[in-house]
Amino acid sequence: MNKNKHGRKEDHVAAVEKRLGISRRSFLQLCTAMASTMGLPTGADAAIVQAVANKKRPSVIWLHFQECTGCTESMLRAEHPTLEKLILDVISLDYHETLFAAAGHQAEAARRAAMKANKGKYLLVVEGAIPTKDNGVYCKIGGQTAIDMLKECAADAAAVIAIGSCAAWGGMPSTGPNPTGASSAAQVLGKPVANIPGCPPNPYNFLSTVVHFLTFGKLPELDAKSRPKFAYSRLVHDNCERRAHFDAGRFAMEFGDEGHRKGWCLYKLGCKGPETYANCPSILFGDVGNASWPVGTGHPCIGCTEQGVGFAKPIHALAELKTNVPPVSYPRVEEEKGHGATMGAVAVVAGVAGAVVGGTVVMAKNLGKCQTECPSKSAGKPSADTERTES
Ligand code: FSX
Ligand code: SF4
Ligand code: F3S
Repeated sequence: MNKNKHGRKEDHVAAVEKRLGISRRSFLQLCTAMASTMGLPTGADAAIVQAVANKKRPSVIWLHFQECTGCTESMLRAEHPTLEKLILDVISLDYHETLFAAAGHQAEAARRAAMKANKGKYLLVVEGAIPTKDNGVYCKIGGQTAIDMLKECAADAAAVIAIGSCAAWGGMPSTGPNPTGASSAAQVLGKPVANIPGCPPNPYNFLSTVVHFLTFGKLPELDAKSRPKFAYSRLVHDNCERRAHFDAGRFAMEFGDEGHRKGWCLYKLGCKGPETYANCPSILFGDVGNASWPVGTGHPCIGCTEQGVGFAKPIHALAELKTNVPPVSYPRVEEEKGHGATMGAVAVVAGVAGAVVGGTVVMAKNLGKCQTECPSKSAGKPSADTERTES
């Protein structure tokens, strides 16, 4: 059997090419991307390639409770290189109400058979919140309440992943006055589970978590809210392509105004990026290129991943700044050219940009460079003149 310089078994990779109908290059690139997304050390990509190529598919039981099925939809809408194919190839989806051909008692029998055959080894994925009021009568499947079904399935699972904000912390169904007592999977089970919040969550974060489990036999490192650190340790605001505009005090004040059309910061329109932890601006959605995430398309982040922010704070309310204090006044959105900076602009740049992470200032400069040196990259990016940033 041929081995390449990394010691990988080439025939396994060839098998993946055949199974998924994707090129070796795309497959290896995806594994490397997952390793770097998860912040794994050099060489981990080889272990990932090996684990995925070996096709040790863990059995997955996927439950649906109170939700819109957007989590599943977002997995299936993933594109390049056919991510949904990879997800379905990496796991053995033994129970999934939306994707299952079986129905009724047949489906429930298949679930119990898979749980018995893979006792202690299967992954349990929970999508949707669990209604707990009135003994859980507001969600029943096969005559069983969501509470009972979750407890039964979790009892012999190797690990439990709560996918989406609904399962992770209650999400939209738990919005006040929460008439059904919608609760998270962890609340119902009385123990932490791995949370991948987002409404919907990013499919790469789910795939990377599963692949980590497949490669290393355990879930990735989690934060205090049981979220994978690789995905939820940075504020949306920290990696936002409009951050330079925030630091320079350039804000869209109304949807469709000049600042909005120029791609300026959406803070004044209620963007919750400054208090929301997620990697959306870094890994984007749907693999359609630049700007394919809420803020990139011109809509403020609503904080869909963050408990207490998403579906809790009014969309138009100003976000709490976790990293710095906003100035009391801002310059006009449109400054006149050729007259230098106004006092307001100076105050903003000095008081805000100077006080926060130095990297954002560098980012402001790079933004200018990019506009002049790499026009193809500027599509969908903020297009404000950079002289002001430098002034
Ligand atoms: Fe919907 Fe999932 Fe939102 Fe909830 O995602 S996209 S309501 S997080 O459980 O289906
Ligand atoms: Fe981006 Fe929103 Fe932060 Fe503005 S407030 S920089 S739009 S995340
Ligand atoms: Fe959600 Fe905000 Fe990301 S709305 S998808 S956390 S940009």
